[in-house]
Amino acid sequence: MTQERPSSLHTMGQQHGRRSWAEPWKIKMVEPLKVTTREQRVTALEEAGYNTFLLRSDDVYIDLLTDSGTSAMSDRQWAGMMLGDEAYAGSRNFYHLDAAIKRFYGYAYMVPTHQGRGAEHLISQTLIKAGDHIGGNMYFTTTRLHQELAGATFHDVILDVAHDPQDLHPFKGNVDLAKVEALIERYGAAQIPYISLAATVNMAGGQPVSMANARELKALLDRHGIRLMLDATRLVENALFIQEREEGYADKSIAEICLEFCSLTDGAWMSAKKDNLVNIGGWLAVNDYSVFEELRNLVVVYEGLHTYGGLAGRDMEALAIGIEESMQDEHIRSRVGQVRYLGELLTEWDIPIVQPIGGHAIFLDARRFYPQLAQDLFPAQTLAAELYLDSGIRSMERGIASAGRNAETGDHNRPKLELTRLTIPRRVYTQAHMDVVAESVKACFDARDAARGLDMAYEPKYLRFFQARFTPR
Ligand code: P71
Repeated sequence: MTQERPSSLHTMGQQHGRRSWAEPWKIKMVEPLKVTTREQRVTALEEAGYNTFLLRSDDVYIDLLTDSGTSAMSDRQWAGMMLGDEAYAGSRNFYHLDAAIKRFYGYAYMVPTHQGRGAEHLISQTLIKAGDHIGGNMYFTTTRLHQELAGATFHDVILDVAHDPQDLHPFKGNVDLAKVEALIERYGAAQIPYISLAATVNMAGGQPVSMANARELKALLDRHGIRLMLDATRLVENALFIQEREEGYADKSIAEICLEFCSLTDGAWMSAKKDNLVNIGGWLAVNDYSVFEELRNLVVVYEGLHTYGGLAGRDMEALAIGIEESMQDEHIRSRVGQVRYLGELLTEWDIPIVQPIGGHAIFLDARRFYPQLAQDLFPAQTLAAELYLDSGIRSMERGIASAGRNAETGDHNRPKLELTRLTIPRRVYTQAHMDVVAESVKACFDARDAARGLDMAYEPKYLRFFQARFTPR
């Protein structure tokens, strides 16, 4: 794969050792943005119950709710859509996708799914039995819920520093091996079907896992016969951090690093809506044929036939092409470069954000933004509301509302991290948009003393943050 990265694949700035992260593409089609008045935004936010998930996107100016399914596809991907083979069974696009996953992620067997949580559902139902325990490097909302619905209890085994937004550890997503050992000691390997490893770690601020940590974790788990399962949703971004920060990887391509990382794991689930540059799609891949057989049995129950798994042929084609594009060094440098551009502006202006800057988003530290607000007044949700009111920018709460309630006690889970996420879609917004965002965050920061917080007025049973409604104090 080394032949895929002659220096011409670096951005012009990087060839000369300059700071530019300029995009390796130009714009061929545009979508107009709508600008609203403050009055319109006040009405829209009230109608949405102060929850940015409930806003209509027509009322949003710059949409940083998520990087999930919001990326721009390339001309090659759109051309691929026209090559969709919409056969019920054995679509040629399935075989293209299967080959792309084998080539770039290295797993032996895969099933497509409609998106990441479809894959999480299948793997959880297949490997977990009631009473089991799962360790993971910080929870993710849908991942943990599927593990719990299958009967497991989730345990956070990430390094303690991951919960500190100011700690500068270069691999804050790493697993604390002592926590895994303690888990095995306490419950026994037979009750731990796998360890759930996300690279990068979304809820920690897009923080990476080092290759060395994955390798040591794998060796530890092998000694106990426990599987290591990867959440590969943002693995390509993780690979850039390894290339930049970990000794021995500076001259390896992103594709080589991803393949090596996956080789340390027994399988992976994927929300292809992130790294893989498609608007919908996911997949689940494993090396063990007997696990695959069970997955293939289940996929036809919940997703669709094992050669389409809830996707149209054209979606699988765009995904196969997207996988290849996502692995190109120049793509991922510019993608993460844009996130850093925004983060560096905010850092210069002394605005509290999670450091180091992660791969897919800037996370505003709502605790330090609003020290006057108790966590039960939803500081991160409050900040998301203020940002929208200021400029029509949509962000996402990643704090106490997202963390839900403790299944046993019924009390709020109170995460240490109370964050508002500015998530950057891939290949969508420009550097000028990032300037608008930074200026709006600064305006909210300057007005921080006036914030009073929110009360939750309606709370759904599952994944409450999606549909909860709030009222201002
Ligand atoms: C994100 C999302 C989408 C999302 C999901 C739940 C609440 C709010 C937003 C989805 C992920 C993810 C990781 C690491 C699995 C999924 C589920 N992230 N793992 O960050 O980040 O994938 O959405 O395709 O079902 O906005 P799915």
